[in-house]
Amino acid sequence: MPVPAEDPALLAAFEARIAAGESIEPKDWMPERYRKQLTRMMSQHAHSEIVGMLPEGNWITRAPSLRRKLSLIAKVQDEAGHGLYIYCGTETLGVDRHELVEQLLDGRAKYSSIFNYPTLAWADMGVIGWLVDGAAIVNQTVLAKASYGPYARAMVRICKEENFHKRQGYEICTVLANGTPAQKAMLQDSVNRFWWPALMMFGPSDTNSPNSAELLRWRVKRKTNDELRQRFVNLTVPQAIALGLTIPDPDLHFNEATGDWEFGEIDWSEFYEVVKGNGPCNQERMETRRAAHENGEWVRAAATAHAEKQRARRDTAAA
Ligand code: FAQ
Repeated sequence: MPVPAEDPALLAAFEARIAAGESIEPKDWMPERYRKQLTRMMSQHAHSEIVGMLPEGNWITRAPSLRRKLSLIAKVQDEAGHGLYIYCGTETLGVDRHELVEQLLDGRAKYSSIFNYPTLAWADMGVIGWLVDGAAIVNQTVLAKASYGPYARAMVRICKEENFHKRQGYEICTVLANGTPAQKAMLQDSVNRFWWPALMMFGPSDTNSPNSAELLRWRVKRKTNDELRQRFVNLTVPQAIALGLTIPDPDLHFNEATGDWEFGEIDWSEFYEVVKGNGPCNQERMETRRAAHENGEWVRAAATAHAEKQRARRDTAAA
């Protein structure tokens, strides 16, 4: 007889394992809601890595030197790897990757708001590495301690690569910050455009985050959206000062008592508009992804045909 999904005894045992800090593995019993929340969050994360290739991919052909081109190609390729890695992790929850991709392409699934902003100048490649990968690291370092084993382990590896991305981005910023007045101005303009969207990556404020309570209780999230956002600001402001950059926030100030860099009000109406699909590049990003999916159809068909042929050969050999 099938076990009811929310059998109280199973649920209590699960909660006890979570409370003891144990790792939940794919074949372990888990409440359907835990499975659903993880599928949502992990698939959204995988989609973000894939869509996140587009803003930087836009500059591969225009990188200012061969060295810059090589490192940018490598970074974008790493992001593809992260996406595939997290799709694999999500599949351990019993969902098919094709279904997840369909959800992205037909607009049911979200991806990070940050990737709906355009990359207008070379400095954006430095600033994305520094701020966007920097924000991703702050978020993902904590997720490396998430209760779901495959997700936590994926984060360990991904964070190592994101650290490299952040350094290459910050190095680009360092060169521009010490460059000509035009280069410095280009860098400052990029920071002006990406600062607030980077803060929005951490999600809505804690009072407006419907998923946080449950995810924190199950130790998927280990810190709240606001806690991580504050940590990011505290780490990043000194780096901006070191580069001689201005953070585009007149309310930013250091609180001696708490040790925090306190920042001004985020424009939440902008955040929700972007999440709803009305950001500057939402439409373009989705059109590009849909075209890539359609153009890749023959590759998937060929791979499937090859796998089927191999299986038939194995079956014949075993008979
Ligand atoms: N954008 O209740 P919460 C990267 C949605 S990877 C769009 O607080 P939750 C690497 C949220 O889904 C960046 N939607 O949600 C890279 C929910 O909607 P739903 C991605 C957002 O899950 C660098 C609703 O709002 N990282 O950058 C956003 O507890 C460079 C209510 O929000 C991850 O995905 C947003 N910013 O907390 C790649 C990390 N924020 O689904 C290329 C894993 C919130 O209920 C180049 N994810 N929403 O309809 C997380 O840590 C969490 O899911 C949060 C959101 C913190 C993003």
